[in-house]
Amino acid sequence: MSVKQFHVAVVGATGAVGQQMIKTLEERDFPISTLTLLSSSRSAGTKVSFKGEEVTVLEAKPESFIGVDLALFSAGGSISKQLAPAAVRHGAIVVDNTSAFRMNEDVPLVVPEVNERDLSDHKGIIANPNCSTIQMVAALEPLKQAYGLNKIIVSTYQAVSGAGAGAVTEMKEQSKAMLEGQSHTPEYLPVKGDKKHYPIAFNAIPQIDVFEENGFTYEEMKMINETKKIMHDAELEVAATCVRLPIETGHAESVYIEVGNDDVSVEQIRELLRNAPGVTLQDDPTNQVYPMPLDAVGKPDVFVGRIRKDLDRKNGFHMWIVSDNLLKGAAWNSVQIAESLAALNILK
Ligand code: NAP
Ligand code: 3JN
Repeated sequence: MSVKQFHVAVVGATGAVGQQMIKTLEERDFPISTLTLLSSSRSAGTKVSFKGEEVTVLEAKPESFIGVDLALFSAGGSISKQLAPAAVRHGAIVVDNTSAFRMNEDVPLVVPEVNERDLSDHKGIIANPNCSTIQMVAALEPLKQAYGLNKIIVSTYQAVSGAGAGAVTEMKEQSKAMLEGQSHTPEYLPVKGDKKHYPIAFNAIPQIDVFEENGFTYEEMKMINETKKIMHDAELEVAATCVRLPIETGHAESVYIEVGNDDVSVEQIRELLRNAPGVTLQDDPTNQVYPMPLDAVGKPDVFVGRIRKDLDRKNGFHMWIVSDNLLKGAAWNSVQIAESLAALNILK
């Protein structure tokens, strides 16, 4: 029996996430009959190699989606709001990497290891969660299933590639300039378009995305709200502090949790995570084995280590979770959603 092939569009194809999506589609050998690559008019005409062929990037327009079966969006929320409805009208299923639709009730927000079953309720758009949320829920869902989960307090150590290709260039140029004693004016970080900018080289910036009225940043609120939605638990207590570090790729998270059982051991948690889908346990303090961003780059898994029982609370645990933010945090999670849609015969 021949495998069904799909017409796939990638919107934001020239960006940090879009480039990884194209690479992941190629590496996974996703069944593609036609690949349409879309960007703004700035990059239209650029050639991108896919499976040995050159594909020309086109300017994204509503009519670009005629005949498209699956559209992977990562060009920012405003572009998704503008073009995703047109893609759906033309019959495509949209997997959207932005926050534009994540909290909409009729939009499934999916990490396949956690809530693949939510895909069947889609109305044309499926949202890919924020990268920091994805790696955290993938690691914590097996613990929630086994013991219940009452509380999460997370502090992130986020890589610069999460802020886009321009931010990575800024970090590299800035680092070189600072080492050579030259001046360099930051323009991207912490947030392109915000009032002030700070150097990321040799620094730590406790602001990712803009501030909300409650004192949390939008990145922190995304982690809080998305975690509750994906885990189907509005009562789950979640607090987040998101920090940018001068790392190119690979987000790390220090996570404190309280499970719903006082008699759980570290070894039981390790055993659960050893067998959890999409998770690799790297937890051997005696031999200094723990996850680090440099080791996670280019790998699809979520890596967990430094698991310790809290010294005061019997149901409290600390751990360290690392993943490639452009892969499991964005491109791989989106392609994984596409693979699930095809396997479940939702994408036809
Ligand atoms: P990036 O490196 O700056 O790339 C932006 C991409 O969007 C480029 O391909 C750009 O095309 C395209 N674009 C910009 N304006 C456009 C327009 N008017 N029409 C069509 N395409 C347009 O950014 P990135 O890091 O890839 O992130 C892109 C978006 O993905 C973010 O804004 C965010 O919403 C989402 N994202 C999600 C996660 C996650 O946590 N899941 C992580 C990172 C990013 P040009 O080359 O023509 O400018
Ligand atoms: O900064 C990071 O490490 C992740 C950034 C994600 C991001 C960047 C710009 C806009 C998002 C996102 O996916 O949450 C958005 C967005 O809100 O769409």
